[in-house]
Amino acid sequence: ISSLRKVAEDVKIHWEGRVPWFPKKTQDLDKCHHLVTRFEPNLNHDHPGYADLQYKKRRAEIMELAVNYRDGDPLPKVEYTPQEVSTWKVIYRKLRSLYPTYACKEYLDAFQQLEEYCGYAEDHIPQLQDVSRFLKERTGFQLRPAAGLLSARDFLASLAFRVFQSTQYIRHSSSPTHSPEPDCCHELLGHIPMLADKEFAQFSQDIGLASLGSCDLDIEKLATLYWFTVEFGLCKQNGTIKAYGAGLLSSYGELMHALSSKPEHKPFEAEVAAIQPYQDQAFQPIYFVSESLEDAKDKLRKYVQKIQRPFSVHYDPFTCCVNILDSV
Ligand code: HBI
Ligand code: FE
Repeated sequence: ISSLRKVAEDVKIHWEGRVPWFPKKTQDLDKCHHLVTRFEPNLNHDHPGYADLQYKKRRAEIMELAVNYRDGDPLPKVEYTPQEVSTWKVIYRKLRSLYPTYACKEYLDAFQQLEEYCGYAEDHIPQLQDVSRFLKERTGFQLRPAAGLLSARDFLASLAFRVFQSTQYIRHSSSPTHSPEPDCCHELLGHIPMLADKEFAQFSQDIGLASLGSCDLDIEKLATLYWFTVEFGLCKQNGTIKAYGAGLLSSYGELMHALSSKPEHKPFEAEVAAIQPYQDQAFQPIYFVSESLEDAKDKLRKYVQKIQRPFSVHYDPFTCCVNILDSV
């Protein structure tokens, strides 16, 4: 017996040495905060706020709130300045006028509710606290503040717990139509409404669960899948094509481009989308079209089942923990 146990332990140590650390419970997300800094205003010369010291000071102030945040704390409130609200207003007005034509019905349903119950309006930037409470009731998703663009590994891991890491600062006022990084307009107008949909919430959590402890190559493929679905996904609805991706629903230029005849539309297949090269500096030349959100979810499920890990993970919604089952 003891030598058998010894062998089992050796095997376990062998794969534990190779499996990257990953969070097992929501408190562990306090450690999932690694930032990708290449798009930041301090480091990127092309950032619209690069030369604006006041903007960078404000960004640092809001970033501080996320850095100091710990699981269980109340979500920090930001008192947005009139200039920030006016940037929001430009974006909100323009996008809102496009949604009835271009957004999928799940988005439109949620958006209407967010306006009714959650303070979505052109003169008000919604607070993460209110939005998180709303999502929790609909799909169990909650928010945590993020200081900026997170590494794909940390960002995807939080989705496994139905936690969405959301930035709270706003883009520079000189460039309301474009932001090189995620900002609160992208999160609140792009991501939040979709996270209020049951199928989409499950899809997001499934990508997250598949990412836990996966190798760098699989993380890259999952991040690419995320890109072509959650960020830039299209789907069929009543014979027409609509947008469900957050990168589209938060950018009126790209929203109209994606649904014009200019780009290529390919039917969504997870194996293809996972390795399709993408653009993070300009509009996409290729978009993937799903038959429905449910179809996207089913295809993703089949794809992630094939990812090789020496263990399986199960999310326990009662404890909000992932349970690990060894398969060695
Ligand atoms: N970080 N804060 C934040 N917001 C995102 O939307 C985000 C991220 N990091 C990575 C990411 N999105 C994706 O593009 C994939 O790399 C997972
Ligand atoms: Fe995003």
